[in-house]
Amino acid sequence: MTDRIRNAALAARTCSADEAAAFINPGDTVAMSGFTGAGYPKAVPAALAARMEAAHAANEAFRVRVLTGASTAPELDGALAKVKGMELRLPYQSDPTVRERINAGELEYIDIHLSHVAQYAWFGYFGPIDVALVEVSAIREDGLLVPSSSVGNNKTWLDLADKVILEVNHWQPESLEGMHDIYYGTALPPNRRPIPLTRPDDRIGETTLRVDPAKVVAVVETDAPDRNSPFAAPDADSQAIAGHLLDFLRREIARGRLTERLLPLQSGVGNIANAVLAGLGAGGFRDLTAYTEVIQDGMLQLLRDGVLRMASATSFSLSPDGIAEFNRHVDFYRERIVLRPQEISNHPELIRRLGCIAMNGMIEADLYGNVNSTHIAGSRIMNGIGGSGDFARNGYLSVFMSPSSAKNGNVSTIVPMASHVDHTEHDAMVLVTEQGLADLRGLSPKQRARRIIDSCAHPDFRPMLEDYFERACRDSFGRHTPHLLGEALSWHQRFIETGSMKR
Ligand code: 0RQ
Repeated sequence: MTDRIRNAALAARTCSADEAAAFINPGDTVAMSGFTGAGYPKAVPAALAARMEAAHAANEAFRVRVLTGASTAPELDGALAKVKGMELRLPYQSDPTVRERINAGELEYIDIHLSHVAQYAWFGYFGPIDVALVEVSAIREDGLLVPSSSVGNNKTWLDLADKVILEVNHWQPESLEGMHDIYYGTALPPNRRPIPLTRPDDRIGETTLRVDPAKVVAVVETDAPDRNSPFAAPDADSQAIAGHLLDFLRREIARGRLTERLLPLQSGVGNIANAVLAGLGAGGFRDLTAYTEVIQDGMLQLLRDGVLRMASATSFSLSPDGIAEFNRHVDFYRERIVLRPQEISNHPELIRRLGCIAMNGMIEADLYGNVNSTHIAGSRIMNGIGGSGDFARNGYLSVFMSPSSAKNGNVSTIVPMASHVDHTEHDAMVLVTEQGLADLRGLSPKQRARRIIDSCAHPDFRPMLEDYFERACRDSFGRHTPHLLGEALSWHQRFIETGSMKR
């Protein structure tokens, strides 16, 4: 036994990553931990990839179906994709090699709302789960598992899998113990009950994960960091977008629709989200809450400064500096951070009840407010819908943000017709680019189009969009949501053929 593996029966199953990987068979469905580069298994996926490579060299097929919480890291997604070891991947990814395989048609990918994954598994839509491969930060004397830096779908994987492999990662701070809130009250219809969470800081579950010790076939010790890349400083576009959004929130307060405490914030990851968070800090806001998916460095700073009173999420994705800061002030953060299963962090019932302010990135939006978050030119996947749909559909406010152009100004992110739709015109309420903000609430389709062109379009593309919309209003088959169908998608075809939407 070690200080991290304190249960004698499970300590007896300690083995090497290679020995653990031998429990995984070709064709298995392997449900793994990991959410936004945090809390994913660090050693067994590489050992599995090595087995696959050896099998492929001997002309034997060896691929598995990989389910996770969300995106992972090169040691998991990258390693398995490189050896062509995955036949199916869900529910979210952001790995370049995985993306390449999916877009080459070699890897089946199912892009799912993050709140849906656990219940789909319980409904049996993914078939039996053969193996759960889950990173934890410790195994207690009583056999309960202390989760690591993300919770994701781990509760469901541990409950449903036939066999369980645990990775105990010594790198994860021991002080994580006590920060998690694992709710065991979910049920299947028709036996569902209201989830008893009415404030972002409510604790409704347990601090540990349960596992049936008889299912644990292997315990592997690791000592390796999460994929914790440092964050870039916000660029000018991100700062402009953040500025428009903060002005809008101030106006909503002045109108009495929001108070100075706002409502629980959900924020996507990346440059723009960081700039918005930083802007909230500089804008004099205090005592806010976050009900979101990922806690990044920016949120630690907001907690330290008192801008955020507390933050609820499912994953803890920090840079090396962020980890050092967390470890320095762990008692302070333990009081203010709750990590939950993603079926709770992203639950539609809870997001609607709390009235979250959802702020997510987009690839493009069309004139009527339909938003594409996932596909380039309608057919190439970028990452996936992630939690954006959970929050956009159910939040009090649903905001989508992007620079008004991409690809060195050759592509307009405001287009006549979105090449793929993840969030419909019925859900997207506010669009923001560096040009300005379009508040679409209470507007009809044609009113929305005018506002989006005027407020959000890049000046290089505004005349083209105005020309399209005027002609559509004149010549469209129906005049409710005017479109010239053949022309609408030609913008994307032009991009595919020439690399530019410009004529
Ligand atoms: O590609 O790097 O090859 O140039 O798309 O674009 O501008 O860097 O933006 O990193 O914020 O990502 C929607 C993808 C935006 C993200 C999306 C190209 C662009 C670049 C990335 P290059 P940027 P971001 C919380 C919620 C869905 C999941 C989600 C996302 C690359 O926000 O994945 O919201 N969202 N989760 O050049 C052609 C266009 C383009 C374009 C951008 N119109 N045409 N290329 N690009 N727009 C987190 C979780 O759920 C876990």
